[in-house]
Amino acid sequence: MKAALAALALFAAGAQPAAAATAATLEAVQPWSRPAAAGTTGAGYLTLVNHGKADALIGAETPLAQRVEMHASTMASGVMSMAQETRVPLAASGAVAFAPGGRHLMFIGLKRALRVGDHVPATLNFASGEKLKVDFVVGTGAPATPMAPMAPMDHTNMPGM
Ligand SMILES: [Cu+2]
Repeated sequence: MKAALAALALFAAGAQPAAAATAATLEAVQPWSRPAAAGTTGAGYLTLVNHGKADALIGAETPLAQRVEMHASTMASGVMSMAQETRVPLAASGAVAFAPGGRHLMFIGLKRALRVGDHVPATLNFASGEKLKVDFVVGTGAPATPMAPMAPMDHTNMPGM
């Protein structure tokens, strides 16, 4: 059963086109992800460009994870913490960056490992009803800032803080 699911996930990932997807008014620029082990949490980064009127990202999904959350990281008194966001506003003709150390997507409960070169197909859902297909490419393209093993909402007992 597990093997069948994994095969299905691999097939789904392989079937996605690699090109950056664009909806009518929304564009995903340089979507990328990081290597992660099965069962852990992956991260998604990109810049969302809105060529139309004001909208908001209200959710996302991928067949490779149990769920996708939008998070904002903030640094306060030298401690990094994350808060879940349910709505990320996109101004008319504006852009929002999802990048390490800031806002990001979290792929929670990965159904398989993400390795360099893998693709994570995802669908982003917007308040306007628009859906944007995005293909996150797994790479090591950013400075390594190791994240704590996922207890996403509670970083108060991290060692060394
Ligand atoms: Cu997070």
